[in-house]
Amino acid sequence: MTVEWQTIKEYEEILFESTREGKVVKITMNDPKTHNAFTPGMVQEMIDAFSIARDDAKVGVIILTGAGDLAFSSGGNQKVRGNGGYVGRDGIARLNVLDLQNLMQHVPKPIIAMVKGWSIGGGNILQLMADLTIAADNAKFGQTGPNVGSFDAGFGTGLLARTIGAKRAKEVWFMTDVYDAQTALQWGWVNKVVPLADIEDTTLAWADTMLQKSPTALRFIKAAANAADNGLAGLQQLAGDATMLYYTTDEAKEGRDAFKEKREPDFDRFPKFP
Ligand code: S0N
Repeated sequence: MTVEWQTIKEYEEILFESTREGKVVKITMNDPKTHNAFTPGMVQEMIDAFSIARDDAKVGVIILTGAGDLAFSSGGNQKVRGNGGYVGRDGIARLNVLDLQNLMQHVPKPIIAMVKGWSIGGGNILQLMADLTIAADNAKFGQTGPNVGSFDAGFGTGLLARTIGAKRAKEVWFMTDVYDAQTALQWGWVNKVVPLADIEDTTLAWADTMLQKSPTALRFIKAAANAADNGLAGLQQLAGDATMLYYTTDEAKEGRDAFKEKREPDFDRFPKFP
């Protein structure tokens, strides 16, 4: 089915669109001539779009994808990589894709990677950072870092090992082979493989299903899934969610009101649940 997408904001290197009355947004890496390699500018735009999606209370699900049918992303753009790393529009080298990786874990809404064609290098790590991945049957996955003089020893190695197993993660990095969609499915690297023609419908069907669920439940589940691995930062995310809910209770409001009314708080009337 053809889906109507509305532009949310114009960017130079990505598309940022919505459907389902603004409840589902899609961020598209948009440089098909490089198989959607990302520059620091493209990453900055993705950070902006993810932040808008995080802050918009209407948005329930975020889709990350690449333009065209040939690639999700081929990773960091090697043509803008200077001697000090990836060079931004301001001429300064930066690896801001790490900020994007962190943001993807902290956005308290499900992110689905919709992968067509190549999912390579740092692009494949963005696929990994998404909560769920729907892959087309033409999808191909791999890490090329050791071939081109780079590596991601953070989430790109640790989370990959957690996701597909330590031996397989080391194989992926040491051998730099390319793996097809069925292998990725078998390894737990992706959630579902569908014919290329069906990928957007399937991704939206999954988004529609999640839109029917309790957003607060999904929020806590995402935070909890990442909490232990992220140490105090993971606990902070989970605790922040708990605090957000606590603020809405009469018990918390009593503390605030007592302070404002210059009286002792009466917490005794609140139940002490088991
Ligand atoms: C994807 C590949 C396998 C596709 O091969 P195919 O189908 O034969 O197409 P090509 O003819 O090769 O490509 C078509 C055009 O696209 C250009 N292009 C492709 N990839 C890139 C790229 N990454 N950067 C710039 N241009 C790219 C080609 O050059 C070609 O254009 P023309 O015809 O004009 O030359 C194949 O293309 C391939 O292997 N690509 C390179 C993949 C790669 O090595 N990516 C970079 C890997 N590293 C990262 O992503 C690092 C970034 C990172 O995320 C990171 C994060 C945290 C910590 C560290 C790092 C880090 O590693 O530094």
